[in-house]
Amino acid sequence: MSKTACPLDCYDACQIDYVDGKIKPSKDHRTQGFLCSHLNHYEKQQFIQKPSFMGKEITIEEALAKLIEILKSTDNSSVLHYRGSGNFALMQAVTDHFFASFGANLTEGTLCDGAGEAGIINGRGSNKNMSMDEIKKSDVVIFWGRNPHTTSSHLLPSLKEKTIIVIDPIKTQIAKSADVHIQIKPHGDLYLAMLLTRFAHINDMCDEAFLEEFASEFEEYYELTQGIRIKATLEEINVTLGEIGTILELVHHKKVAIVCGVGIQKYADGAEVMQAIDAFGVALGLFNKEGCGVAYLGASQANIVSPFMTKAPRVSKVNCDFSAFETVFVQGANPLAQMPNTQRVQTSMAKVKNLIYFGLDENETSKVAHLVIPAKSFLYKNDIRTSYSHNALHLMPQQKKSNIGISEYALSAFLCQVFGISLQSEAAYLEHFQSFAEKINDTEYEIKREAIPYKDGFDTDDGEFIFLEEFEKVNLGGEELHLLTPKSPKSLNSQFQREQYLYIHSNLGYKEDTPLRVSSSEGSVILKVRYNNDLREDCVLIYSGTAGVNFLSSSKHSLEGKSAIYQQNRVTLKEEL
Ligand SMILES: Nc1nc2c(c(=O)[nH]1)N[C@H]1C(S)=C(S)[C@@H](COP(=O)(O)OP(=O)(O)OC[C@H]3O[C@@H](n4cnc5c(=O)[nH]c(N)nc54)[C@H](O)[C@@H]3O)O[C@H]1N2
Ligand SMILES: Nc1nc2c(c(=O)[nH]1)N[C@H]1C(S)=C(S)[C@@H](COP(=O)(O)OP(=O)(O)OC[C@H]3O[C@@H](n4cnc5c(=O)[nH]c(N)nc54)[C@H](O)[C@@H]3O)O[C@H]1N2
Ligand code: SF4
Ligand SMILES: [Mo]
Repeated sequence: MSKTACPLDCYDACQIDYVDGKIKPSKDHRTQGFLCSHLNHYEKQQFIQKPSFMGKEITIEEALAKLIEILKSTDNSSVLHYRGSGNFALMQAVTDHFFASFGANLTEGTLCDGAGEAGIINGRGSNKNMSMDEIKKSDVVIFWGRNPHTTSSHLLPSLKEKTIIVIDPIKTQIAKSADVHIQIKPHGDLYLAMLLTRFAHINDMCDEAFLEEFASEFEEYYELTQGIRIKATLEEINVTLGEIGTILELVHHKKVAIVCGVGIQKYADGAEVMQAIDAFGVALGLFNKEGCGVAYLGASQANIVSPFMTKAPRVSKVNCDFSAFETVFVQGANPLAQMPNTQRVQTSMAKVKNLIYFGLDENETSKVAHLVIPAKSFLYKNDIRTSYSHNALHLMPQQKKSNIGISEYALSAFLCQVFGISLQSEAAYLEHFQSFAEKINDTEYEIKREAIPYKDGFDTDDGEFIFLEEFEKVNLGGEELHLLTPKSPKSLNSQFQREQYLYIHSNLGYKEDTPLRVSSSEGSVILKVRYNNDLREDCVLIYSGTAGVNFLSSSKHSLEGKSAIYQQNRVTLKEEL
């Protein structure tokens, strides 16, 4: 038996026992003897077997020769390296080292969590996460825009004895068994967070000693919350005063974890939403006690220094203009499905002279690429990984051999050698990453991070939390429907089994399987209807990974954090005759 880990972009970062050629769940305290369906069926996946150029199969040697020819014929500054998060392990970034040293462009910003992270940094001065292990010690868990049955299933076993509060426009599986579910109007969270804070203060439920020491500007923030009209706002976000009272009673004097997901921040003002939720956590004094805190999608590389050359000119991952580059090297990403505003991406990608796709799956991007280079899946290469929800570092040694594809390290070593760029051995890089962790038993390593971050104050100049001083007023009214585009249990974004329907409440009056044109200010897509009465009637659900969903989303950045804002645009439905 040998230990490795799931490579996917997922909070849980499970450890795997590779036994007799089979993927088995590790029994460690985090993986707890189970994996999700992606890994249970991983080896049945149909990955790309052969490289191709202009649609014609070639050998890996020919593909590498072609790649060199392309890079030699392009001005270095006209090369873009666009790397996604298809494999989350740390050695994936070795290609950044080559491209940055070569003088190519890299990306900045994120399709994922950047707005929320910006809000956290605005308030706390840094983004240090409450780990999954601390959440397990809480009495009360508030899932705020996070869907644990789909995206963090390894938290579920520890929730049995806890009080659960869910704030989500969808009646998710956790919402169905929760003590309280607030089926909030999408994008109503900033108001809810501010009103919870205001009523905590009115009812003397704040942690005054904590506020005095670490958040002395609280009174000014309280005044800001007083600017919100209570009755009209609660009606607008579909929350009652009774629900606010119930939440406050449930959390009073308890160990509380507010577990946020990316659902709250897929909007232009996502940073403000997160900062307002953090402020509620501050009001309750959640930041210096065991089993208390606000968890989010943490910085998975916190306390790790990259060994790679990363200094390079950068363009936005959200809305870069591919057509400005002669050669685009896409790695571990499917921008034609997952980037916002697909129409814009299609137009700008079509003008790229040399589009190279380096990945595992056949998808929208591989189909239009000129040169396709298959990667090796995680079982066939060495790597190492961290998580954005806990502090483990998992070694991922190669488990088997195959002639299909090439690893990121082998590809980079080849390119570095041809272009005279220095590169250390693979083992040296893996050792470098490992040096940031300590061995806690025979098979587990932990990165050196504080168990309870912000115990002695925040990372701001004076150690105090910084509250919002103003906020964007959002318009939640109008006839147009809210687009919800969260994660599906069947796919991991555009990998694995992708969803193909749009989901609405049956009261909307359309028949199942009717093709509907969903339109936004950006574009439209036709999808067949399925009912889901766990939805509000003012919402349309199209999961991430559904082909065409991003014809609807905006390529604008969040106001802070250079993040995509997939749920900013509202949509309309029309029967397609
Ligand atoms: N099975 C599976 N697992 C995954 C992924 C996957 O694609 N499939 N993707 C991985 C990745 S890349 C990421 S970033 C994580 C993200 O995982 P999560 O953080 O859980 O994010 P989402 O699934 O996008 O959204 C979570 C919840 O937010 C709710 N939501 C949407 N809008 C709002 C709102 O305005 N307010 C509130 N309060 N809630 C809202 C949605 O209904 C949904 O239930 O999951 C990872 N894990
Ligand atoms: N509408 C909508 N759009 C979204 C989201 C949403 O919630 N709704 N979520 C956004 C978020 S949070 C994220 S993180 C992004 C994710 O978007 P992407 O980063 O584009 O992720 P995937 O769609 O999973 O595509 C991953 C690619 O990585 C390849 N791959 C897998 N393993 C390896 C490997 O070991 N090596 C190499 N070279 N390639 C590999 C796969 O073949 C696949 O092509 O999508 C964003 N887009
Ligand atoms: S739950 Fe997440 S980390 Fe665990 S096997 Fe599934 S995708 Fe991988
Ligand atoms: Mo993500």
